[in-house]
Amino acid sequence: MILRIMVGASTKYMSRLFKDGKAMFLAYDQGLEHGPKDFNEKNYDPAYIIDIALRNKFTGLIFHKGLAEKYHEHYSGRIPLIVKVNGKDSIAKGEPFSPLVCSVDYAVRLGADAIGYTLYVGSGLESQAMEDFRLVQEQARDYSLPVIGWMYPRGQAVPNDIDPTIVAYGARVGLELGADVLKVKYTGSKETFKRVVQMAGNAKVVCAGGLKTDPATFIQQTRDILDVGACGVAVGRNVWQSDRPDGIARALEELIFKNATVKKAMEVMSL
Ligand code: FBP
Repeated sequence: MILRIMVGASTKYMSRLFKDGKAMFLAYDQGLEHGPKDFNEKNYDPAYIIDIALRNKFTGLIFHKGLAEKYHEHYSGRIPLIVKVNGKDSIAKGEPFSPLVCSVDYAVRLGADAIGYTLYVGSGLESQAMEDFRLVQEQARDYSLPVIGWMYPRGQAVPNDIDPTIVAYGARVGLELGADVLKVKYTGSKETFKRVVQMAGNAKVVCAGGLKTDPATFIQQTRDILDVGACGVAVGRNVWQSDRPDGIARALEELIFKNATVKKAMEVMSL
């Protein structure tokens, strides 16, 4: 008799995060990562963000543990939860390193459907991060939970963090270390992003805009990454800093789940 041992994330959890293999995650970890500078009179409030996620077709909500805990009743059972288990603020300087701020066990108690971890590939403190990542990835497996790696090459050894070769390397590191989904930065062109997706192997790739940009550029960029094999977005500011977050969300839905053209996405955005 051949005994089959389950390795990797379970289909149960993966299918919660992906609709027909596609993902649209709303990220709201910026309060810790960037601080109040990202927020206006509306989007400082986690309840505002949760409402955006629930009104639209987001397939996951990304929180650190504090928001996951305090706002539990607002979203629990209504959208999959991705708990980021490491984090850092932007006040401290030096080589980037994001310490563990939540255990996998505690994330599970919070109802996590996936675990998020940011790894600053190439940082002077990378070896410590890789050890932490190993712990997190293996503990996530105890619960068959998917692991989403924010694969961000950064630090003194990385002069340009969107250099296509370095982004592709970051994606490969994520695949090698056992992440199921890789959040990467956009490399500036479809051609170069294709290489990133190749290097990700059969890990799934999500990407998003970073700083809020004009909607047409953001929509085009999303079309480009999808065209070369990314499975969706993990987006924050381009949605919730917008005056029309639902319009942007509708456009993303059209691109991601209906494979729409940029023109069609722009049309639904302005409905
Ligand atoms: P940076 O470290 O480059 O700021 O990126 C981190 C981050 O902004 C996260 O906070 C967030 O999870 C993700 O990227 C996507 O959010 P956004 O679309 O606002 O960049």
